[in-house]
Amino acid sequence: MQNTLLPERVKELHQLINQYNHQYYVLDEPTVPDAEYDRLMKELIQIEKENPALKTIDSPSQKVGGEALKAFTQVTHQIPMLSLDNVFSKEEWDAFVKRIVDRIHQNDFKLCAEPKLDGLAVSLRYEKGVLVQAATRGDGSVGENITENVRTIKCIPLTLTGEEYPDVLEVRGEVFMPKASFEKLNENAIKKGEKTFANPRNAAAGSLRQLDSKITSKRNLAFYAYGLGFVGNMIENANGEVTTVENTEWLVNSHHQRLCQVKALGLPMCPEVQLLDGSDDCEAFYQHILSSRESLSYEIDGTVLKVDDIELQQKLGFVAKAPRWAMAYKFPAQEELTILEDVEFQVGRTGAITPVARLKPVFVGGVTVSNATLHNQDEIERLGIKINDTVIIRRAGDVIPQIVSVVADKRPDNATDIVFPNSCPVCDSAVLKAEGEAVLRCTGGLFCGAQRKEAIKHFASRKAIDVDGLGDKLVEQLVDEKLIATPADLFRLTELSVSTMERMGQKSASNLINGLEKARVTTLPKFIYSLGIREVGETTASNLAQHFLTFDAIKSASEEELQNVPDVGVIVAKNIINFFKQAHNVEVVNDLETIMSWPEIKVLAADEQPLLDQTFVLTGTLSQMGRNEAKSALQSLGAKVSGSVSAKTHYLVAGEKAGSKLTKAQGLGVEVLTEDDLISLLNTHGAL
Ligand code: JCF
Repeated sequence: MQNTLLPERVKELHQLINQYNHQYYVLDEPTVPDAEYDRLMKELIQIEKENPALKTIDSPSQKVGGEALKAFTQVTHQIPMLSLDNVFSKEEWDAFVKRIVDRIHQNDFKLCAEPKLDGLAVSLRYEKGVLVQAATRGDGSVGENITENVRTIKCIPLTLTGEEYPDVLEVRGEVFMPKASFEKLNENAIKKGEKTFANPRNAAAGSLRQLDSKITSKRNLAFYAYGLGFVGNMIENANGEVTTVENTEWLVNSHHQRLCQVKALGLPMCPEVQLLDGSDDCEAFYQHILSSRESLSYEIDGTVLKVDDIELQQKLGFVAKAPRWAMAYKFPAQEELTILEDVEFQVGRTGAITPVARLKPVFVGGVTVSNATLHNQDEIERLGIKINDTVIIRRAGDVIPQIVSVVADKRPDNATDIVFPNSCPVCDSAVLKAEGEAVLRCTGGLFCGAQRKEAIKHFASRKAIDVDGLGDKLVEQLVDEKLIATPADLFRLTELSVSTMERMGQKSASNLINGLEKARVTTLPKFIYSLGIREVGETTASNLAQHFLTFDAIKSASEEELQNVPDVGVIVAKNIINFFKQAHNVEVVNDLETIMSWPEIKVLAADEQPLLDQTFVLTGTLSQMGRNEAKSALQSLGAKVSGSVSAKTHYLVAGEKAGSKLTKAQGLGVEVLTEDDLISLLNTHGAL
């Protein structure tokens, strides 16, 4: 390319890359393949390297980071950055609204509502449409200059789009790390033996505080605008000095409308932002956001509600550093401090010995928590945790409580090390840690009472052979009272023998025996799954059944033959071979084969398969049949069942709460079937 044309080309590249960035990171609608984007970016970086004069501060190449800094400089905010007051209950919220009504003497005012992101507030300054400065909130008056780092945030435009912007535009918003990026970052840190971040907020803060912006650029931060700082025009006087005056034309009288204007200039705005008609709608908004919390891709800790009318905002003014016209209405805390009182060791179905933390009971995430898993020895070492330590415990949504970290400076004198047992705490057999594995296992197999109980619980569970009337507690009781020792023993129980147990009425005994009678007839996939072979879940069990068709064929398959089954690799193949090598397993399995039965799997010749080579994707919740059942039935008719929607997908079966796959299928014009459509299709071909 001729040198005279280079500036033109650079301009063109800026335009294209900015446009693709916006489509990808702000609109979530990529229009070109990643390879094309990478090619353009590479071309731009190459040109800038050879022609440094063409490299500008608003070049999209800045998105990959630049030279490392020695320290951050300070920035004085032209307009102070405010903080927010908090309320935690409907009563406190109502009191806040009442204070507003008392001051402005009106009770019909609109509110702009949004989720409260758990990130860091930053202020972005655009001059003549170019991002020239980014700063943290700091103490509200003076923050740190983090321009280099903020330039690397993919969804923050380096230049504004459109023409309708003031000379100076300060946009305030929250920088945060999406949940998925946070999890990936921590996974990688664990792999490398590095320290992990306790939560996405800390990860975002740590990433923004990097002196080396190349590191920040790899951290996948995001940004949503929530307000404005200074907005004005530049005026040059006769001496060439530039001053700024507020741009009253651009500054409309609605907070929500201002955010929409900012969005129109290419900045991301949280899609959950809503303009509410009045304060009566706030509680519903709060409840709506609380119930969407788990499904949002970013961490939030409440809602923010702001009086929308700017004149009313000005009437209300501030107290200290927080406005009287805005409030954070926060969710109950998901993290609390408590004390690790003891650690006990539980033995699971596969013999894995899991340390379980016994905690001083603490109210967190809406429930009282007194236990948490510590996973394994590696996790204990990573946390550096001792008994009697003060720990941060976290419970998000319906997720299992986790110990996040130890509060090191609260360690008492009586803190003691957590010692792993040398033998199984249940059966006293030797314990073993397999090479490359983090877990300690009891070698007792089905001789170990704990493993026996877990194996029987698994055997009888809903997704396995599904015995009505047989819950976990009852299995434990049956084993403890020596009425059963193996899954096969279940079928030898009688109403009489069962009713001898404590707290077992005639009715429950009869229910159990009926449930067992029904469970004798199952399907081959369920039977394979019920055996509890390590790493053979429902899908693998179903694949094994489809591939080998009979149980005998699976039992006698070689490691190589097993590996021909989809999803079965070296490890799973070895687990299956090992399972059938153990004498006690063979004994139980033979026993079960004489007691139980399952219908033969029908095989159709290729030319008889009505759905041969048709690709299906299943998504959402199927209410009438299990997903694996649907999958097996489709496969038996020759169909392929894939996990993701593409142009090659023939049908998408959308159950309840179908999400992004449904949207994608509709976009690609893939035919969408309901669960009822699927059932009638399967019935038509006799696959049900
Ligand atoms: O999402 C947030 N964390 C958030 C923080 C949202 C807002 O609308 C805010 C804020 C901090 C201060 N507004 C102000 C005035």
